[in-house]
Amino acid sequence: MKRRKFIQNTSLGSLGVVAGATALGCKSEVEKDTSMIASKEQKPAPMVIATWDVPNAVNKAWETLQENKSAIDAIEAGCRVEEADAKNQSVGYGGRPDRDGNVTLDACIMNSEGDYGSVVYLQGIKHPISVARKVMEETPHVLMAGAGAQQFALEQGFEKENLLTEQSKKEWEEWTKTSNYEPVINIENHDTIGMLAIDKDGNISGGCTTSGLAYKMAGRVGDSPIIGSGLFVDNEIGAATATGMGEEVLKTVGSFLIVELMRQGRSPQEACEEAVERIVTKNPNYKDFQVGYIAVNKNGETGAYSIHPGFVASEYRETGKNTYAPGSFLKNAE
Ligand code: SD4
Repeated sequence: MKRRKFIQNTSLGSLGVVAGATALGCKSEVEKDTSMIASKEQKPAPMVIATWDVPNAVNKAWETLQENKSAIDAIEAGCRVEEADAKNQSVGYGGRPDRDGNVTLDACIMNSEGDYGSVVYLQGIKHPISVARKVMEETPHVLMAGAGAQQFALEQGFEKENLLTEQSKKEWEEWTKTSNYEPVINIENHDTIGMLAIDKDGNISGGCTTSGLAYKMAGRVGDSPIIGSGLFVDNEIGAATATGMGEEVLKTVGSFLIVELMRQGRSPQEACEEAVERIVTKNPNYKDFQVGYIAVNKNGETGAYSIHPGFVASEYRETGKNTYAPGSFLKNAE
């Protein structure tokens, strides 16, 4: 049995659980707030939102939705654009290496059925988002790492290539002169791509792909490929994704937190703000790093928020294509 079918057959959605409990006459202690759950008839129009100013990637995802394809197809197509772009030194080909000079990639993808696939510490494969999708669709697993993930990718027909461009190599060689590890807060508005999309059927999917923090320790994995941290999708409620200092997102399980806050009735904007504030209140050094979140709910409403100004979000929908600077904790606090 395919993994997806198995999951469908064995898990009850939370609504189903509540309905089932009622049918069996059980008393539920928790009143479920269904106000954030759109009815099946109320389909939001297709849309895509991404972290940072990445017009080529968002446009590709948007065009894919316009071809009536699914949100998961749009996510994969959009993320691949950025992975192939050597100028984006935070993602895929051309990404900045770790401190040993190796480009190591993290990516994950999650569909509207709650299926998830992820690769971490993948080397030599240009499109980790597509490998992550293969993990989701072709294996009984959700997360594959390092050499095993690469072997799986090769078996799936992906090619092994050198991802370290001359530019990234030159900058790394320069860095080794001091070896001062200090992540830059906003890297040229080109950064990890977190992308969320709603298709014509109202289904939500998301993806996140990155080369991680520049000059990280060998073996370091960030938030981006970790379910609930760099990305989370719940098709009943909404989705969220993160960019910035992965360690802080991991410690607060940021994307899951945002989706759960939306489940409790917060707007996407309120949920993003609370997730950032959670990091700020737990970390006295919060001024030293950036974290940014974007979120969308089942009705297609969006939110975005970061610690520092400088974060950018790109949102495309039928009513317009918008790249904007969301609010930030520090700007608001000053
Ligand atoms: C990481 N969150 O590996 C990623 C990096 C990133 O903006 O988003 N940079 O921690």
